[in-house]
Amino acid sequence: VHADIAPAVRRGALHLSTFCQLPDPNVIEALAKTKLDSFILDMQHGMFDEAAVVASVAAAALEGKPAFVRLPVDCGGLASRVLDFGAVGVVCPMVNTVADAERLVSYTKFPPVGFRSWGPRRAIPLSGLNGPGYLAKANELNLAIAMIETRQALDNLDAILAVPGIDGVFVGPSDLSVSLSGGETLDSADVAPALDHVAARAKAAGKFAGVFAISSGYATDCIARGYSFIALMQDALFMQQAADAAVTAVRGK
Ligand code: 3PY
Ligand code: MG
Repeated sequence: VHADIAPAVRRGALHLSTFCQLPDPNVIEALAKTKLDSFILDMQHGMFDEAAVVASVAAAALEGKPAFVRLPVDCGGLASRVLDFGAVGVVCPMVNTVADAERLVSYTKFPPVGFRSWGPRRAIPLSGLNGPGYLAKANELNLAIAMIETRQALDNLDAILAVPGIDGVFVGPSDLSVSLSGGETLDSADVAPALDHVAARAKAAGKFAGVFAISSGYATDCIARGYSFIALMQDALFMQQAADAAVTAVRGK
């Protein structure tokens, strides 16, 4: 189910994913029947542990949809584990330096690009390839996505984008606001120009730009700024907004 996803994302085709924080595979199975293109299982701020990732990657695959994983900070070997479990890519938070980016690549790409260790337990059947075929294609079929969400990351942006094996960057607007405002606000006015800057530098580097969008309005604004990989809202947020809209439609408030 994965073969065409990463190449399309890398080309900058519009991709509408969402963050999933609820670790029950039934949630993914239900959401996979919607128009969403994929899911980002959130091990950083969501409740996903490794067992939940294993189950939810399968639940998404049942509906023919791919799953990404957002790793905890300092992801290390977990990055290659979730790729072995069949995730199509990893979103790594707080990539602030070239060393952080190189570390992400080292765990997610096979040689000669990185040092990923062989053992793609479920990735092979999901890819539709055999072992040698997977080895030949894995670096192309999997995405290593670096989150840009601090002033330091902005300072190092071009160098991070230039690291071979980093497929794209992904802005975390809240952490970026916290960083740019010195901890003052989640909604700094400095985020908007930074969004434009990241999109422009990613384009110049021939890489795609992604972002978390708290609403569809934020998503369309970011798409106009040059973003193509969108994490549109979150699983729980979809439920809450749909429930409130339905109740308001009935009760009028
Ligand atoms: C942020 O806004 O900091 C994020 O990480 C989005 O999920
Ligand atoms: Mg963040």
